[in-house]
Amino acid sequence: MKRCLVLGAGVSGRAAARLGGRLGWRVRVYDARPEAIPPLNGSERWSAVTGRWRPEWVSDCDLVVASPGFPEGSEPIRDSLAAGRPVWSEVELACRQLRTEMIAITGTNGKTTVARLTGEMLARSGMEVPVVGNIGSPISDLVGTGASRAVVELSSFQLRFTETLSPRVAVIINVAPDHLDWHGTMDRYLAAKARIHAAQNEDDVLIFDADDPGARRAVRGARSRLVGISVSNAVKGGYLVTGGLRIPVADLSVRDDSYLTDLLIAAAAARVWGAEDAAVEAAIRGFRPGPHRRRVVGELDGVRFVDDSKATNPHAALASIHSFGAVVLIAGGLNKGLDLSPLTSAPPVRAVVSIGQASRQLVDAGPPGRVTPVDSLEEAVWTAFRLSRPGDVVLLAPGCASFDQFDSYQARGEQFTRIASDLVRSRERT
Ligand code: UMA
Repeated sequence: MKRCLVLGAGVSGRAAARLGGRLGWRVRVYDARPEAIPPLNGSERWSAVTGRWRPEWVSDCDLVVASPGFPEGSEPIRDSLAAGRPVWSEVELACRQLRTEMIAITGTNGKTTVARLTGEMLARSGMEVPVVGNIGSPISDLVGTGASRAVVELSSFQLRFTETLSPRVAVIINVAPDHLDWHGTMDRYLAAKARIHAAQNEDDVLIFDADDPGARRAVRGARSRLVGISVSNAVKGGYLVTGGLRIPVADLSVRDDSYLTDLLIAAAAARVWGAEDAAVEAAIRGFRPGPHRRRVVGELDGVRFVDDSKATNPHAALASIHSFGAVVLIAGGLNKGLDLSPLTSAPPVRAVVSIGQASRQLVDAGPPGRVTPVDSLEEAVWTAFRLSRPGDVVLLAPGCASFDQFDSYQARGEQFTRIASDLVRSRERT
């Protein structure tokens, strides 16, 4: 009987443990936090260990399945590799059990948008296909469902420990510095992203943004058929041209280049499985980016408040900044080892209000007087409004993770929305 150690008892760790149990393995789950271990339901067969990490847990197993939250330099992973145990992500574990044809999507930014759009284009063409992975539903849960096709969103953490993953269509939207606290170096981050095509063959397809230098680097050496997408070639005379379609850009709710690129890439991916033009157009016209992605959450005295809490790295924050005319930016949080200085000097940025652990770094990075540090998100919203002029956008695009002050980027975005709404209401009353 195989003895499997699963690192992490979160969404993916529990899915891996369930699958291991179904395969008849002896599964032990490690999580540093005892409170993370849930009560097991009748069909789950695994045991748990918690607290300080102990290397002997590795000597006692044949295989390690690592959750994305464990950095590649963390003690449990280092010990597992040093002991010569195979280390797989939950995605690798699932791929070894699945015969499902996949469109697999990665990128520093836009993964969830492209995955949702691709799924929508296929669904509107009569192909209901599950959309799984980093988006929130573990891919392991597909095992046993008989799904012949799936759209899979993959993070660099999940890709780092894959070996046999071989999608029919791989997508690398863009690659810019992110998660360097997890991977250690940009080269290792890029190498993890490139795993998405490592086991593809000549008949497979690899779609990427040809205008993005990181994506161009990540596709080097691929054996599969390359399809480069360039938004500058696809927008002609105010129309977005893709396949047989010409859609007026003015008809779209979001119009900046990074979003248009996401649309084009999703269309190219869905067409490999035969998505029809009418379905692609309907999906594009009907699509609304998810919550905490450039949402206007209030307006006061000609100043719009925009929640882009999902902009958790500088690349995403800059794309957001450049989609507006003049911005008072709220940035900061937990820096993931990245250079935050471009956020303080981007031309649309009139002023920056900084929050969280990265606050001091932002102050030091900015020109004198550009960055105002504050102690809370509430103070940040009020300060940003005070610094704004009619026509400006007060933009929450932190360029950082939220975990120093919040449970998640969602919690941060919800709090921003509440504070902005309260501010608008309080002023409307006076
Ligand atoms: N843990 C430890 N020690 C460590 C690290 C973690 O014990 O050193 C434990 C924690 O106590 C916790 C568990 O591991 O109980 C958490 O595991 P996890 O952080 O790997 O999270 P999961 O709940 O398994 O969710 C993961 C993805 N999380 C991350 O990548 C951080 C989810 O992506 C994904 O939806 C899910 O698997 C299903 O595939 C989230 C995410 O933030 C949404 N992704 C990043 C992003 O999109 O930017 C990559």
